[in-house]
Amino acid sequence: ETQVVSQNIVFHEGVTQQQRELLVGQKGVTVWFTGLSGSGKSTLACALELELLEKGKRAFRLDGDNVRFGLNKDLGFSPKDREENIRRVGEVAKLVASSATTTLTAFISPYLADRQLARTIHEESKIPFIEVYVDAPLEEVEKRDPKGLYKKARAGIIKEFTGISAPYEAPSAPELHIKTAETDIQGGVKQIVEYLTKNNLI
Ligand code: PPS
Repeated sequence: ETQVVSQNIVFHEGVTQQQRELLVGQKGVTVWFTGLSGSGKSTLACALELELLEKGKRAFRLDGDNVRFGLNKDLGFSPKDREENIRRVGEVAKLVASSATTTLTAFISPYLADRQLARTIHEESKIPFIEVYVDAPLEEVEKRDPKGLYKKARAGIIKEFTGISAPYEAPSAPELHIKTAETDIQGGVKQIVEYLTKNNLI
């Protein structure tokens, strides 16, 4: 349990979420990508971000590059550190989404409980949370191995590597399930855009 140490805080809400969304002309939503390293989370999130921006929509992506090098540079890959990584990302995503922006997160987020917490953080603020399982078999991502990390993990050079020496708990009921060994990037993006459109979220 994380302790709340701040006291005497008064939460100001000048502009309501409803007003903000009405004035901006867009809903706040978080699209949460989860999957193994090399499954295509960042690739899909980047392509979706670009497509939305090109359509004149507000979209913003959070991923390892802009989070683990900055806000979360104190965290490694132990279960505790991953939990804290995902908790902070969940909080930040909620804030960004609250600005009436389609917020995309691309983190392995291997633990069910941590993803559930991120979902709860959103639900408490009434921000829709769309979990996208970016699914590719281990043999496939190991073959891709774009950063050579699986090879290092197999050799024991990298410890606690997801899929090899650390668990990945697959989502049981994600809003979307994209099999990247069977669909190309544009096909995956199309699946997400259709879902968001159908549910009146973009
Ligand atoms: S987590 O589990 O959600 O906290 O991980 P995340 O913040 O997404 O970071 C994953 C990227 O960090 C690199 N990396 C590792 N991944 C898994 N396990 C270990 N031990 C590890 N060490 C470094 C790896 O490049 C991941 O990048 P992606 O983009 O997922 O391929």
